[in-house]
Amino acid sequence: MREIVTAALQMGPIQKAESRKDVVDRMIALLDQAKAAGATLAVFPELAFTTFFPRWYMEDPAEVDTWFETEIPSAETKPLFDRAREHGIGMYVGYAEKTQDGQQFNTSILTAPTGEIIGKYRKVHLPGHSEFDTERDFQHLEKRYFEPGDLGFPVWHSQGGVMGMCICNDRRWPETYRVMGLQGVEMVMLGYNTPAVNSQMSSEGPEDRLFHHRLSVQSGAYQNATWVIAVAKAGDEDGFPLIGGSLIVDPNGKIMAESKTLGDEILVHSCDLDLCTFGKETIFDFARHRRIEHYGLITERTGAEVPPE
Ligand code: CDT
Repeated sequence: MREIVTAALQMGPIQKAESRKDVVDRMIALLDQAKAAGATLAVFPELAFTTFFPRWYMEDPAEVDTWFETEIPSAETKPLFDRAREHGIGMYVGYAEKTQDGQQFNTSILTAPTGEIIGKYRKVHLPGHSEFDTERDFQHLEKRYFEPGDLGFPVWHSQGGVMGMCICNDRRWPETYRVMGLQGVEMVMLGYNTPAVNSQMSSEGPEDRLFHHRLSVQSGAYQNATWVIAVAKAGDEDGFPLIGGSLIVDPNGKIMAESKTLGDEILVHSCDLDLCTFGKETIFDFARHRRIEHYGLITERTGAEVPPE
């Protein structure tokens, strides 16, 4: 058995006016619970330090800057990293990254239990739009504030396993998991902020949203024989509801733990990475069964084109 005691640290809503310090204090309280439960890996949500700010249309670059981290850890976030190192817990944390040359990404990092930052991922599949959209019930401006990630989908060796990262909307795309699956991934970590209602179809509410979320995560896990740890920022942020439904899913696609609230909540499961082996050596033994001669369109073509009749 190769077990990683893993804590999915769901966060309840973060209001626009909430300070980084208050949020970091909440995250530290969750980390303390993870330590008490014996975890050595903690997974936080996407954009964990702030409200889901891409719902707000902003034109003033100085205002936009307030939501971004120019260094990680910063003076305000360092207490979280210190506590993780003291506890011997590795972390996945999502945040808005502004680079020294001014590029902006929706980013996550992976730390080792020793505290060292060992991996960085920048969200590839950015949903939403870049200009104010009067047709929507609310805005989703990720394409305004972020560039598509430029690091691909690497994997990292940590805690005896092959670890991968993605962020929110990435989980809906099979390519995300497969690129990591082709590198032997055994645990995919992802954080999300998913509105509980479709801004372009109000009849699509929380039940449908949770259904699509589970469907995406469970199929990604099963089809690549990997653990997936999916962690929400949940609840009502300034009147805009986000789904909960944080999940720990095993390499058969089965849900091992699921959150019950829309608040700060911890899920813990001892994830045996050896459970990935059977699927990887049988039905999803890619080397034996994949037929790449038929997959060319996946990288040659972006949008769907119906052939002429
Ligand atoms: N944060 C994020 O990626 N949210 C998207 C919303 C899609 S609707 C614009 C998600 O996939 O959950």
